[in-house]
Amino acid sequence: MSETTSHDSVGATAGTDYDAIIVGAGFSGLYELHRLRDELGLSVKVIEKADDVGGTWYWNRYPGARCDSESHIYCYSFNEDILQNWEWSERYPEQPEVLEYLRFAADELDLRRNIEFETEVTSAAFDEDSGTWRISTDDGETVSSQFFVTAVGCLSEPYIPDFEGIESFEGFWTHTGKWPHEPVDFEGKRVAVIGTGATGIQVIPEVAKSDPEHLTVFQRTPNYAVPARNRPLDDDDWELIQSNYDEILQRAHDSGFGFPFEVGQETAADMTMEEVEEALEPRWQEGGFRFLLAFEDLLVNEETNEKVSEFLRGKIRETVDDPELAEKLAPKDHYYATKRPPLHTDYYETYNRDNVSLVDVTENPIERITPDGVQTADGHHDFDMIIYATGFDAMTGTLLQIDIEGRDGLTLEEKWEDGPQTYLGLTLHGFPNMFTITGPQSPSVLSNMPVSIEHHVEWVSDTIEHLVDNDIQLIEPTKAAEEAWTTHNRQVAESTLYTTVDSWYMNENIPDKPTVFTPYPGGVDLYHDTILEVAEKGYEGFELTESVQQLGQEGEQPQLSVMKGD
Ligand code: NA7
Repeated sequence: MSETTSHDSVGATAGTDYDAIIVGAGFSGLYELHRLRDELGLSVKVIEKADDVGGTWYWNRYPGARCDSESHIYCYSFNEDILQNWEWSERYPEQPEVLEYLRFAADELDLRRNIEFETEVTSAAFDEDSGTWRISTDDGETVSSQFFVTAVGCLSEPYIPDFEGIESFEGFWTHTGKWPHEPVDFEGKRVAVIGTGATGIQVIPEVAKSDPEHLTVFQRTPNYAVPARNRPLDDDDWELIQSNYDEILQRAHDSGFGFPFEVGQETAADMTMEEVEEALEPRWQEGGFRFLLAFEDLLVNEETNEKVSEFLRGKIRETVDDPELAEKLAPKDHYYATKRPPLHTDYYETYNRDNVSLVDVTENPIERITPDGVQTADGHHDFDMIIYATGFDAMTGTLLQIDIEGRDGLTLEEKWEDGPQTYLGLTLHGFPNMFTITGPQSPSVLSNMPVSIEHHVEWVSDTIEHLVDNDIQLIEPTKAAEEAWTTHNRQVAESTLYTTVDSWYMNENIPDKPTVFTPYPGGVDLYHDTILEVAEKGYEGFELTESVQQLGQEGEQPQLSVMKGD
C-alpha cells in the first residue's frame, strides 16, 4: 500500500500501487475520491485528462452553457459545510459557476493532492494472476490497483459528423464541448451553428445577440424546448432554500427523476385540450423541469404526450412571427421528452431577428464543408465561423475510448459489440472490481445527475467497504444477473415512448453504433431501492471471491428477486 492507507483490513492486494484508481475528476470522481480516501482510509489516485477538476463543466465553455437543473439541487448533498457555505447566484447556474463550485468542493475536501491532472488513461487490464488492475496512461506510466472506478461522465466524447472537407474550413471552427478558454468574438461575423439539441438551443440565442453579421442555424430535427425562466436568486430565495434544504434534497433523492417537484395529475388522456392547457400553463409560466412532471404518464401514454406536445407546438407558433418558419421549428416526428428535453432562454424569439435564418437540412442537406463555408444541396453558404453543436458519443463512448480488458482477454469493445451489458449499470461480468459510475443501464442522463452520482458513489464505496471488512478480494456479477438486468432494462424501455424515436438515448446519433436504449428508464427512486436491496441481500447476483484462485467458478445462481417493474 502506498500513501495514507489506514484501513486495517486492506490486505488482499498488498503490492499494488493503490487500493483504487478513479478515472475522471468531475462531480462523481471527486466524491468517490473523498469517500474512499477519507471515509475508508484507502489509498486512491484520480487520473484526469484536463488541467483542473470539473469534468463536463470544465470542457463545455460555450456561450450560454448553463445547467438545466436548478442550482440548489445541482449540488452535493453529503456535506453540510459545502451546502451551507456555497450560495448560488442564479436559479440555473452558468458553466463558470458550476466549475467554481466544483473547485470550491475540491479545495474544501482537500482533494487535489490525490489527482493527477493532464494525464489520460489509455488502457486498463485485469491481471488474472494477481486479481488486480493495471492502468496505463498517455505519459507511458502503468500503475496497479485493486479497484478500478470509472467516473468519466456520460457526455464526454464530442461527436462531429464526418462531413467531407471539414478540416479544409479556413475560419474558426469548434465543437461546443471543446470550446476554447479564450473569449470568442462573433461581432460582424457570419456564423453557422449546426445542431439544435440542448446545446444548440443554449448557444444559438447567445451568438445571435452578440452582433454577428448573420447567424445561420442548420437544423435536422426540431426540438421541443420549455422556457427556463432563469433569474438571480436573492436573499429571500436563499433563506427559504437553506431553511428547508434537508427536506428538499431528500425529496429529490426519493423521486423518479431526481427533482423535488410535485408530480401533477395522473393522465391527460381523458382531458379536453382546454383542461390540458389549464394544467400546463402554470408550469409553463414557472419554467424548467416542473413542466415535465405535469402528467405522470407523459412517457408511457401516447394520448397524454400528444396533448402536451401539441401545447408546446402552439407555444412555438405563438412566438415565431413567420408561420412557415414556426412550422419548421415545431416538431411533429416525435413525442415530447422522448429525446432529451431542453430548456431555453429566448430560443424561439431568436428566429424573429433579421440576422438569423434557418436551414432545414432534411430538405437541403449539407453536402460538404468548404474552405469558406458550407455547401448544401441548394447552394453555398459563406461563413467566418462554424460551431458544431452536434452532440456526443454518449454513455459508452468515453469508456470505449479506453482500451479496457477484463478476464480471459475479453475487451470491453468485444463485450459491448451489440450494445452495453451490465449488472445494475454499475458492474460487468468478466471485469471484476470494476465499477462504472453513472454507467449505461443506470438512470444517469434521465435524472438530475448529482442525485444519481451520489447514489452510485455511495453504493460503490459501501460495496468496497464490505469487501475490505470481510477479506473478500473480488466482486463480479454473474453472467445470469447481467443478462437479467440487460433484459430488464430493454423491457422497461420498450414499455415507454422513449423507443419510438431515434435519439442519443438509443445510440442512434452515432453511425454504426448498435441501436439500443442505453440509460435505465425505470426511475431513480425504484433503481436506488433496487441497488440497495441487492447489497442488503448479500450482493445478490454477484460472485464474491476471497482469493483470485476461485475466480470465475460460478455456482448455481438463484432467481434474482430484486428486479421490479418488468
Ligand atoms: P444532441 O442532443 O445529440 O444534439 C445534437 C444535434 O446535432 C441534434 O440537433 C442533431 O440532429 C444534430 N446533428 C447531428 N448530426 C448532424 C448532421 N450530420 N447534420 C445535421 N445535424 C446533425 O447534443 P447536445 O450537445 O445538444 O446535447 C447533449 C446533451 O448534453 C444534452 O442533452 C444535455 O444533457 C447536455 P438530430 O436531432 O439528430 O436530427
